[in-house]
Amino acid sequence: MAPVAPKSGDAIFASVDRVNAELFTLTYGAIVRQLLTDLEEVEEVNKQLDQMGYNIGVRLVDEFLAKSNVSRCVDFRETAEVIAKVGFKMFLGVTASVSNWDAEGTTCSIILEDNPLVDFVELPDTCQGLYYCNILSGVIRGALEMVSMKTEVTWLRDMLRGDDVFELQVKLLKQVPEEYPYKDD
Ligand code: MYR
Repeated sequence: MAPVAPKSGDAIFASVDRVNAELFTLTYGAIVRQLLTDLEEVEEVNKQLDQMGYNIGVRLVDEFLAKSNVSRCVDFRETAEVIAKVGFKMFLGVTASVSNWDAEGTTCSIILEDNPLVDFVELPDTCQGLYYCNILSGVIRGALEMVSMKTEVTWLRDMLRGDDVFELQVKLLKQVPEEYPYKDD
């Protein structure tokens, strides 16, 4: 029998990371499958995933701000870059890019070429209206609401629907000025 070569520390962490990522992907798949069974209507599943994501986003933003050390962004353009480059990396292990800005700088697309949520996923014909990754749009909406930005987040392209990338359009609807809690005398 061939001897089993011991793994280096880095190799062990790499394989643990991969197992964790696979577990995460499969767990998310199981959640979506359960929602499809329970709610029956694909539209209802889309709503539920978005709501779950929103609830996660409102909590996750604190962890994001604490761990990332990013300071307050000067504008929405910077915020979008931070989400794509730092947020996606931190929580999904991949980076995204930002493009398709409108002239006002209030609407853009976050483009995701690699999305661990959809590894091993193929949608059956009965699920064609499903936005499988709708949890992500909810997360972004929830997180941004916690830093005073009301947004609308919409899927424009989806690899599970045959597109070449995932494209999330993020539209800033309203920026609520934050009230400084202390008065300057
Ligand atoms: C600011 O504009 O002042 C900084 C706010 C940054 C908010 C970042 C929210 C992180 C969202 C992470 C999304 C991860 C999706 C997987």
